[in-house]
Amino acid sequence: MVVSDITKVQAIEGFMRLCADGWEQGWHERNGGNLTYRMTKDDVEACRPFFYNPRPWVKMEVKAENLAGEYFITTGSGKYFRNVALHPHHNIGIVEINEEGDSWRIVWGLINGAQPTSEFPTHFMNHSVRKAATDGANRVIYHCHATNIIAMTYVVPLTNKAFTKALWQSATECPVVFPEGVGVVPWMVPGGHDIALATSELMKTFQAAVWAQHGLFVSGPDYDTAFGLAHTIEKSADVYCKVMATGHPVLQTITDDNLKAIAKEFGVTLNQDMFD
Ligand code: 2HA
Ligand code: ZN
Repeated sequence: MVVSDITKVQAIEGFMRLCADGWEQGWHERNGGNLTYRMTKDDVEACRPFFYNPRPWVKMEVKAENLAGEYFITTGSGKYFRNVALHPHHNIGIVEINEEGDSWRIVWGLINGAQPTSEFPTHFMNHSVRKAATDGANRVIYHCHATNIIAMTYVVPLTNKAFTKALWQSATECPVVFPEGVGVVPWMVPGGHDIALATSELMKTFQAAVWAQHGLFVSGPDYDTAFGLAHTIEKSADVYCKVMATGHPVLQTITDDNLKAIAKEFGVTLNQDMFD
């Protein structure tokens, strides 16, 4: 479809809508959070009429051969989700990856010297892992500062099992939405190589990782699924925190047998590592 405005291209429109939705949830104070989307060939062709003369290549510390030649829509470093809808050209952009899979260059947006998100290397490595793990289906990586999941990282042991169990037991839909559970990354410096590597190790198994005292990192095949996953996890974390805040002892919860009954009914396989 030919459009007169790049923000009417479905991939860009959906990207901007996710940014607005995340902002409305209260997960993106100041420049918090970041979003990337690996474009389809059709997305690229729909956006190509709006491309500039490409900017110079910028080499990354990370490399992924399975992302060579791909195009990504990305939020900008230091940019605010709150401003994306108002000034998309300033706050988001499209980058092309080179044939070696180790450099990017801006082909649209991010005007006035803006750069892709500071977490781009982390997103990039995780796109590589999720693309491989899902046979190419995964396209979205989304990081947000979801309040209740951050709060949980102060009181729940920082293990995949403890977090998964706490979340599965705090909302009945959870085991259906993320039957493999969630991974947990201990506190780490954001934006660097170490957090990129630690997260991408977990994302071989999980669609979502919790970053201790920082936020949530999720993946998905499309915007709805990725945002829906973050929303489901954060909703469950909200319930968990509210239950804890009552100060009352927990009288009943979703038992292991209940979880297994859900899995059977919905035809999902729960990650057995999460059971004793
Ligand atoms: O983009 O959220 O983790 C700012 C951040 C870094
Ligand atoms: Zn962050």
